Amino acid sequence: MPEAVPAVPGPATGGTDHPAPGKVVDAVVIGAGFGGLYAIHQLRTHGFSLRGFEVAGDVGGTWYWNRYPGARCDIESVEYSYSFSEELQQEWTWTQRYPEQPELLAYIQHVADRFDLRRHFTFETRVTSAVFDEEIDCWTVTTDAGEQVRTRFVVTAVGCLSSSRVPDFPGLDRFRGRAVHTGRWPHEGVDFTGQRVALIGTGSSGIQSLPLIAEQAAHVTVFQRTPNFSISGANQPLDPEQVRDVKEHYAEYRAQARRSFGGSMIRTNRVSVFAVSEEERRAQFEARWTMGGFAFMAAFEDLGTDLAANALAAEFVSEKIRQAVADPAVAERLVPTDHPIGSKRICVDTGYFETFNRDDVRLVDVKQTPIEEITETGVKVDGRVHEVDVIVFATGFDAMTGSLLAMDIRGRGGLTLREKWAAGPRTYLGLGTAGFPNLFTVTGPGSPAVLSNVVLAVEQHVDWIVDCLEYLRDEGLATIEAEVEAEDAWVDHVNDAADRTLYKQANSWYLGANVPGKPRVFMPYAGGVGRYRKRCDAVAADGYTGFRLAPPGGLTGTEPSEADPQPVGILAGS
Ligand code: N01
Repeated sequence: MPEAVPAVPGPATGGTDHPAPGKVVDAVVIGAGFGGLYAIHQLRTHGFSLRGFEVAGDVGGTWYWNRYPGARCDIESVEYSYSFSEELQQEWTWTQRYPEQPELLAYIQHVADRFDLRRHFTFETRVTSAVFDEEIDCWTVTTDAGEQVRTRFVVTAVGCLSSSRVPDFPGLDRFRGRAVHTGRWPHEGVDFTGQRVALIGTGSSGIQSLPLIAEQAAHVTVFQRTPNFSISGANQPLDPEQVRDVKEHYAEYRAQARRSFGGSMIRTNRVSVFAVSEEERRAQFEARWTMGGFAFMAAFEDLGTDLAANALAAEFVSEKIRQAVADPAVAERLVPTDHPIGSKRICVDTGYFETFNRDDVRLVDVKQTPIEEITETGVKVDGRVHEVDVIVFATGFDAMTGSLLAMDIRGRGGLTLREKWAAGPRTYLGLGTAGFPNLFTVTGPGSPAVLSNVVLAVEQHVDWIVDCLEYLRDEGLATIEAEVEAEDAWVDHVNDAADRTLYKQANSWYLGANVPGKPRVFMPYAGGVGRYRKRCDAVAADGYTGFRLAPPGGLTGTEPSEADPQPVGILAGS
């Protein structure tokens, strides 16, 4: 019989802290990005025994992998950071308005060191499956190293944009040059000096990387399928005075962000675009444009919900594109026409459009004439091979569900998550899914995470999950599972919220539209993080309405036998 696991973790002495083989742990956390690190910290603080697994060589998640030139966050650094520790937010000083990947990675590494989180993780290890045994209310998690860990709870923190995707272009394997994906950038970097480069994809990653690649390369050919709206980030070094102000008022600012729609301190101008004169409208757009980044879409309250209002904003940005690009024909090809502004995640750039004024940068439209194949020497479009030495795939991710479904997750009755989500993900609050007891998804589909400041979102999810585990422990309960009716109602609510916006009018990764064959379902919750938080809090305060809670053996009606892995930390108390 496996030994019971003490719920209180060992002393913080460095090294690893993995419970002995055969023990049942309270929780397995998958992923060592912002979500997984905070989950480990909170679970440990509250006395739960745990293991963490991470496929990368170290902590960082998104910011471990996305090392391409120009990689930078589109949320301001003072906001895109943890709020759980007052000491941490006081002692860390950001240098730029929008943090670059190296600074973000250094921050995450600092957090891991400061709170001694690495020792709970096994790195370079992929979780391949998680199988629930409903007789004993226990998950078995298996890794690609062949290790099996039994656990009461599984907390997935695998990221929404972590499953990078190269389209299935014919001839991919034939290319004799170098091919890299922005989301799996080589750690040693790529030297583009003297190289002819193909950049495929003009989403955030392509838009951020182009200006820097162009500075170094001999020539860049940009293959664009859909032009995107991009707003200048107006990035700049942070003013020490501003940093002092933020640090002084952090509690207030964070509280404001938690109540907001997008999880940030950006204030929406609560006025309809039609309620002001043309002159005022222009002045407001201009002011927001100068502020840079996402603030633009908050210039008026109806830009994200009213197509006619949105068209005015789109026209303003289109004019900016025309002003930035010297060749009118090229400019016209860069102006988005097939989706409302903001219905795809708006890009935040530094000199993207101006880069097309360089003689050594060329735009190739692959909407009407798609990429036919990759040849040994380049990219073939419309019968012509564009010869290159390097191909940069900025082609995005199998977003939100890709990394979850890459694991073989099996719940009650052997039902796989892949089967359950075959027609699109179904969750209750984005936190749990019926048929999969004790499985939590941090930033899961059905949550607003990707439409918001994701660090704030992960803190809220993890806090909710850890409170829930404490509740179960205190009440002597073994399982929590979303009820089908609550899940159905939540999925309907997620759809209703999206229908009140313009989000569904674009072929975006929010809808899975970028992955051939993926069900077209709007996956994030577009009701805002403030409203979502209230709902999650109300559910918890009400004894977890919409979830079914059960004592050990409660759903099967069987009492745990001597041979079952009872008691474990979660039930034994700590
Ligand atoms: O990926 P994307 P991304 N032939 O899916 C094109 C976050 N992020 O990595 O639009 C030709 O947006 C595709 O074309 P189309 C942010 O949330 C943030 O750039 O599908 N082209 C598109 O142009 C962002 O939204 C930052 O027609 C093909 C591009 O590849 C999310 O990550 C930085 C193609 C993919 O764009 C994803 O951004 C980076 C094909 N067969 C990322 N298939 C920050 O600023 C795809 N494309 C924080």
